[in-house]
Amino acid sequence: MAYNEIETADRSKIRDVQTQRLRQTVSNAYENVPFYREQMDEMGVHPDDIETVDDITKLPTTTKENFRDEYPDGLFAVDHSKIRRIHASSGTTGKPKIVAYTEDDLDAWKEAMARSLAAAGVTEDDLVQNAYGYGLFTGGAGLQQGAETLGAALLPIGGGDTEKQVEMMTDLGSDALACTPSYSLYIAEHVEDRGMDPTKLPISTVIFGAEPCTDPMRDEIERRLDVNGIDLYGLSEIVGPGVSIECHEAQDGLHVWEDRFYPEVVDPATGEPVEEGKEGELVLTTLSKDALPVLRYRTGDMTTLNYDSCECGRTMVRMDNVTGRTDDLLIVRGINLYPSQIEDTILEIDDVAPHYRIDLYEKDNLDVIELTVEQADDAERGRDQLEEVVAERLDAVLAFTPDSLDIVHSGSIARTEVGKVQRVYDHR
Ligand code: DLL
Repeated sequence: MAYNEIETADRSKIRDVQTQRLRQTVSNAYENVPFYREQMDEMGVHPDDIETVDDITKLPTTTKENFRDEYPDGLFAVDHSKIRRIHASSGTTGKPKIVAYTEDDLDAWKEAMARSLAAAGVTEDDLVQNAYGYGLFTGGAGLQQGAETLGAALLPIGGGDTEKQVEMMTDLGSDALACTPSYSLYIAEHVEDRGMDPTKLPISTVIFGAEPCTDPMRDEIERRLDVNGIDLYGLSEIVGPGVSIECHEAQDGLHVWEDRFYPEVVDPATGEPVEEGKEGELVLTTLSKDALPVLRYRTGDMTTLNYDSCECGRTMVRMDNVTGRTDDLLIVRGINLYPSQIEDTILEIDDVAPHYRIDLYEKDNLDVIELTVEQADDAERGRDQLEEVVAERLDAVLAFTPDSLDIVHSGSIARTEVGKVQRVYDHR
């Protein structure tokens, strides 16, 4: 059941809302954010030139560098007295991207997250165990507000302290677990290590996000915990979690709440829109944010958009699950490869655990890629035999041979209990 009637509205109605909100957003950006005024003046575009949502391609794009250059508050469109909350997204380098919300912005986010949880199948009768981190990261707060707005009960346990997670989940009978995909697997592993069966845990849904999750990784989560896995997507620059989510009815792509966040897909090299249904970089424009209106944000996330109707009845466009980022692309001896393709390939092999790492070095001006893969706990093949199978499969599926391939014992690769998992280590 949809939470808000707009989710199942006619496409023409959605378009009208988008047009009206885009025009407001562009005026706000032009009038109140010098960065956008300068960009638009330079391009010779005025807010009046935006007559319908199709005119969006006339607008300038925004990049993560723009956020960094305008640190801390250069992109804010409102006076500080109107701001109710600030979050930040920590990159690996440089200053964090600071994001701000007015009271209305927080209400819109709560509504988008309530919709998302309803789409995940959460109801007022459920207890949601929120194991996303709290603090500057948007995961903890986003899930909390959404669950409360929907009327579900929320356990604000945050990330880490896995023993306590399992104990409380068991004692309180949590229905849904919200956390990163890697952490849900960590919980399964932790329970197995104690000689217990993770499929017996009370949760029936895991709402995972904040990290990429390939299909075999998702199968592993669903199988080991005996749950329905629901993919939740979002990013701080646009709002936090709640930009899009899979519906539990179809689990076939993530519905973008496009009355609030307008999606486009562009060729990452040229920035030009790609044909409908083709893969490219997701570009998002906020349609209902006052404190920080963002025009055409180059997310770096690779996806496709699908406007076909969904069996759940929602009419909002679906995006493919994001498994690659433009800046993750590895170029190894002329082959372009995303780490997720490696994950996809190796996790299909029996005896491989869902844990691996990729180390990148530079030697004599050439990129060197070292792959370390963990053997499953109950592996039947020995490490040497497994190494052969992994090497063969990578070559057959991806035409890829790592410079070194190491198969390590179960449990050898460091796990991430709090925050996002890191699998690629670039030493170049
Ligand atoms: O990760 C917001 C979030 C919190 C989403 C909780 C879902 C659940 P950031 O820290 O700003 O915000 O990171 C955003 O994480 O551009 C993607 O590259 C990646 N990402 C987020 N969700 C997914 C997902 C939060 N479902 C960046 N699948 C994004 C793949 C995801 N990647």
